Amino acid sequence: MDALAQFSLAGRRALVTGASRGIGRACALGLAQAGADVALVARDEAALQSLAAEVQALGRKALVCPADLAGPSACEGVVARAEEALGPIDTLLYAAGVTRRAPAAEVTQGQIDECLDVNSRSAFAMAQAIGRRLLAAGKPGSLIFIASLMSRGARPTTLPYGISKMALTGVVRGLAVEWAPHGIRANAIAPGYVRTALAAKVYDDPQLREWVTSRIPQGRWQEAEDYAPIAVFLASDASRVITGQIIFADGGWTAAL
Ligand code: GCO
Repeated sequence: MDALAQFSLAGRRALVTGASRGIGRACALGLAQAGADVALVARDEAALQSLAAEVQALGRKALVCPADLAGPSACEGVVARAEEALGPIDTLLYAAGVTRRAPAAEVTQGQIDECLDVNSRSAFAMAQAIGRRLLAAGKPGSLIFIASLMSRGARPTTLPYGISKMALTGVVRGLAVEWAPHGIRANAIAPGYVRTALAAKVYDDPQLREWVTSRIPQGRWQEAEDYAPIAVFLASDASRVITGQIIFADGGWTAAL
């Protein structure tokens, strides 16, 4: 098969969390543009309905699946509903994420748990629910998670978020090594600073925004849409020998001294 054809997601069925906005929304649309049917998961049903209309206009199926992933126990039901509506799920794009900011001396266990629950525990639970079904069916799959620069470094006041995004790398590598023999891959995309709601407090602070921009060799913040083609690549056969990787897509931030 020629190289370009290997990027096709025709016949794939993806479940995307955090699909109502930002990176999750952009990646869900990108996966559909590449041929996948998509189950759209987030708390904001109206935003999901709007995205579903865009997906359906592409000729792809879209399931609107409102859910709050603050509790990992919700994941099994979400996957069951997606499979009932679309058929077996073979691709996960886990972009749901929350942050809690406070000086380390004031961070609470509750803030750490809130970040771990959504960003790490539910990420694992969703992957486990999909992976169990793939293993039982003997089918391959691609599990993609949105990590962060804070999967490998810290900025003051972001400790709860950093713990959760570093924990996520353990999810990726653990799943990758256990499920590689079964054709199920796990990888993460680690964005830099993206102009989304999650980083708005930083972008809206002129001093912080300038500090961030000065650390990006490409000289610009990333946009959510920058991550859609990377998600398509990791979901597709084009990346078949890539698993267990944290791919920093950060405008060169982590390459610089
Ligand atoms: C912050 C930001 C970061 C970004 C992103 C960086 O408070 O510094 O919110 O956490 O959101 O994760 O990759």
